[in-house]
Amino acid sequence: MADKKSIDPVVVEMLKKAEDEGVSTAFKRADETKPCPIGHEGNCCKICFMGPCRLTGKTTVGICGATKSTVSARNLARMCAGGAAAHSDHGRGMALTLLAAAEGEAPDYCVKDERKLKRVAGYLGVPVDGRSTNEIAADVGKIALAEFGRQQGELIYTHRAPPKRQAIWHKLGITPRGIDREIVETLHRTHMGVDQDAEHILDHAMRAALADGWGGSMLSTDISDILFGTPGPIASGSNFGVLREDEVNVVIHGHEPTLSELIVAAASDPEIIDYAKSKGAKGVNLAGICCTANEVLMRQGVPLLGNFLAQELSILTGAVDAMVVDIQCIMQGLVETAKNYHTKIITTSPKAKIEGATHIEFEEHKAMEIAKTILRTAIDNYPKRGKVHIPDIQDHLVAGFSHEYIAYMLGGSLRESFRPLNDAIMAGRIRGAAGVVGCNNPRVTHDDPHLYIVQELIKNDILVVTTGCNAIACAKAGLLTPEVMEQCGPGLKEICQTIGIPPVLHMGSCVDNTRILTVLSQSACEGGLGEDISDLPVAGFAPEWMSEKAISIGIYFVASGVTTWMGVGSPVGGSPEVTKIITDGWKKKVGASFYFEPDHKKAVKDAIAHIDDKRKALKLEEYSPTKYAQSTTYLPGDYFSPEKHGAYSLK
Ligand code: NFS
Repeated sequence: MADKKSIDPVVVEMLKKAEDEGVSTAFKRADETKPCPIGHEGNCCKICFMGPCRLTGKTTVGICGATKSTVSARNLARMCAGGAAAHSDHGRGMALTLLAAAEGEAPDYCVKDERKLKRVAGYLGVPVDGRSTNEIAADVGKIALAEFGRQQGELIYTHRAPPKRQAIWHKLGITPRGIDREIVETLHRTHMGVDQDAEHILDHAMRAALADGWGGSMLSTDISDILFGTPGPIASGSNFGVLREDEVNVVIHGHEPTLSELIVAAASDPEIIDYAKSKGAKGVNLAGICCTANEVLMRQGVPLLGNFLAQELSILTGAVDAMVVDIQCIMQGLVETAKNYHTKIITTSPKAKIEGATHIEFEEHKAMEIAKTILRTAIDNYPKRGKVHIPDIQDHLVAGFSHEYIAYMLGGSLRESFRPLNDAIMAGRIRGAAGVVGCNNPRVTHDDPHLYIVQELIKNDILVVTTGCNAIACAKAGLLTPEVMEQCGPGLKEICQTIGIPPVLHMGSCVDNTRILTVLSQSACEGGLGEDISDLPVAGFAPEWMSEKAISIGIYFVASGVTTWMGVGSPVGGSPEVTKIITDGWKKKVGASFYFEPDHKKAVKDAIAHIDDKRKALKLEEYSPTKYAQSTTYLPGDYFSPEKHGAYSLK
């Protein structure tokens, strides 16, 4: 049974352990709780208390007369608003931290990347000449915060999109005004008795999603880089084998890097190491789950423990002394699981408590002190460990591909450029590119759609950029290493060898999907591949999506011109009209479609055909899989070795 649930052998092993020990997991609860077939397809309306109205069988409209398409569109728009709110509130938190640091109210934070600060100051119109770093940072923080509350005009970052894209948004009237405004307006329009035209509701969903992608999330990425450094290639490891039997294991889980960055710093503080030794451990070992993992991997090389569906299972090792969580993607079930072992679940965000967890609230003016208190709590828990079972499986990885680094590696520091990438696509060495991102979902075999899609793409000479839980799935399967070039088509293989990159580039956490938007914009503006993102031979995927954030991401990619395939199933499947609006309708409006395709093999086939169609429309040379077939010989490990190049070494 357990072996059908995941293709990750660690997850399978831990699920068997859970079965043997009678511990509940999300996998088991998914078996026991079938999705409500009406809500699953978007046909349940519960926005007022005359209902909930279940539009099924002979019931085709709600008590107010709302049709299936209105209900379905409202539900999708509300999911999008929830996701945009989560990402953007995270971005707001980063802007508040930057401002506090610049004004001396958060002494444990400072501007780490001045170059990025100046670049962002340029985007936001903040003068830099003759000004101190903190003066610039304070203005950047204030203007960023004003973008959330902006009532009129346009989000400044929308001007980073290609001019043709901006014109499309203007024509449709969907250029976002303020981040909060678009989210609030989505909730207003979808309140009982307001916007009752599915197409009109969904136009606004695009506007709210764009406020996330080109607003809250993009600001979040930029400000995180300013505060903690813009990522560059870094080697590390992944999977449960990164846990240490003889050290205090602290798992950091959630999304915001604010506290986790300081936990990373505190873990190597001699005072903390001595304290760990006083309790019989050799030191403190950190590992990450979910997008916090990606944040601290990208900048600090902290290894990845696992993705979303591994969170409860990691506790079953008996080796996690504390799991420190902040916001988003954190299962309440963790606390129940932890009751069977010694693990302490520590909530830290003022926004998020879980009944039964230990709450140590994060305050940015004494951030380091709190980080140390958390580590001491974990260390105190180490002697309470019972039997430990750590599956001895781990893999190497290389991460850290920010868009700045990609531009640098393509052109060097004086000629940063996307030209070589565009040229490679134009010549057909690279057939196209795809972003594969997003969650896990126990309704599908864990990691299977993620890995199938990525492997099919690289085999077909399509360069993959990845973030979020897909990136972690790729890491665990060894796909984030140069060795994986052997699985690529010949053209892509040659490009990866020449530039010295893996064919699957880890670009960060889910808010960092905005790095992909930046790459797309720059590639479109570079010339040779049309003038707009929708001209590029690219595709997007979220094969195992489950969260509202994934919906927001999917919609902002489509509204930016990238045809996107979501896996698992369709939350609007009950309304053929809405399905038509977001596929054919959006193709006409924004040049891209939003597909929900549960068959991941079909999704990747369709996406490759889509990429070929885009190549044809650009009148590029027809892609030939054999043209570059004889061109290369490569000895794995020749130019890259994690031991030589990275701080992280496997046990
Ligand atoms: Ni993004 Fe999904 Fe969560 Fe990250 Fe993973 S579940 S939408 S990938 S951790 S946010």
